[in-house]
Amino acid sequence: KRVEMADGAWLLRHHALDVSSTLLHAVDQISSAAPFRHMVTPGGFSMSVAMTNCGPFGWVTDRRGYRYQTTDPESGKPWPAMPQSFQSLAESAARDAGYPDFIPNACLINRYEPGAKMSLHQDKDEKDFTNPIVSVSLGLPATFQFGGMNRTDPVRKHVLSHGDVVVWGGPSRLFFHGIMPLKDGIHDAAGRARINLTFRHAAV
Ligand code: MD3
Ligand code: FE
Repeated sequence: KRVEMADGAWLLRHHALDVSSTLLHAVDQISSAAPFRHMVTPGGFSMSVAMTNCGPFGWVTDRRGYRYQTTDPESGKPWPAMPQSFQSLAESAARDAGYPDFIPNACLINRYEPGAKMSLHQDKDEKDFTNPIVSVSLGLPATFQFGGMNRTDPVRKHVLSHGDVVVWGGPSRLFFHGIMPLKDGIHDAAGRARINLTFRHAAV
């Protein structure tokens, strides 16, 4: 079942449920090579969400700004490879939402512990906004806020749960969005956390 949350944003509920344990196992492997870390924003604040990446490009932030880079700034080594399970899932979700040509080359992995949040923002660090973004939610549920093209546009709230996949394309690609502070809980497969995989086509 596909639900259009906004113009071009498709919610594929439970699309990743049957591969969720494979994905979580891969996240453990990736984070043993490139550990989760709290990156610093250009304004000097440490993010409450812990992040790592896999694939050819990784998203990073520090005092110098936001960007994609091919190496992990903590180790100087390339990011861990993108597992085939990640690539296949992202491509199948994009295809189901009408983007048969999407090939992700960047996967940002966000880890939320209780209280962690992501304030309203736009994703503008990619070069080509015709490529969609595919996001996969695992572990504890979170309340997602979805606005419009302007920061002050009204926001709608949606709960994203374990196994849910959303494909953000078309006009929604540049809409403001965020995650409310994570409520405490324990998830059978992921423990006291929410993991979000965000697949993008990046370029330097
Ligand atoms: C809507 N992550 O990493 S996923 C991000 O749950 C980010 O960790 C959130 O926002 C998270 O940038 C939200 C859903 C998401 C991702 C990208 C989007 C929604 C989006 C890009 C455009 C519009
Ligand atoms: Fe975002």
